[in-house]
Amino acid sequence: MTYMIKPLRNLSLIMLSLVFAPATAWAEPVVTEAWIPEAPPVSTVMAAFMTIHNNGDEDLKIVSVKSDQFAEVQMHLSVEEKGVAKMLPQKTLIVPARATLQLRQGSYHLMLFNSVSPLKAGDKVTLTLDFADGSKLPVIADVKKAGGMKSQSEHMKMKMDGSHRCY
Ligand SMILES: [Cu+2]
Repeated sequence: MTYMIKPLRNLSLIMLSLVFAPATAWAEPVVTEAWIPEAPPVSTVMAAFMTIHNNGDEDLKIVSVKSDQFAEVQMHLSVEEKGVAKMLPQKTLIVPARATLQLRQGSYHLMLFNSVSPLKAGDKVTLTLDFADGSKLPVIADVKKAGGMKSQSEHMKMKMDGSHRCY
């Protein structure tokens, strides 16, 4: 009989540890695929994209983003109004509970102004997300060649020709 009891006891221990595992309460967001398209050295503005996963039961509100590498970071939403592309500055970005916010071309994204030093593919930049509850999440973004990304060059052109105000 001892042979039977032992595995059972082990099983209940395993179940107990699952119930109390801190993973169930841990709600820190997880950021993946953070990257910055490489831009011509003359450009004063770059974009940053990432995917933010909220595994918690409450919406997360990003109130600002900062980086030592840039003079300023803004949160933007790209929209099209009557066939005209615009970027609207956002005061906050919401990552809904149990959901994902994708910062990408043509949608929400980060706009990086006036790099303190030139960046090229292979460089890494720390972007710190500030949340409404006061917590901060540093994110490492890889600078990569934007190769083949048509919308990226359009994004830059939009900024460069000055025909659309961005902020
Ligand atoms: Cu923008």
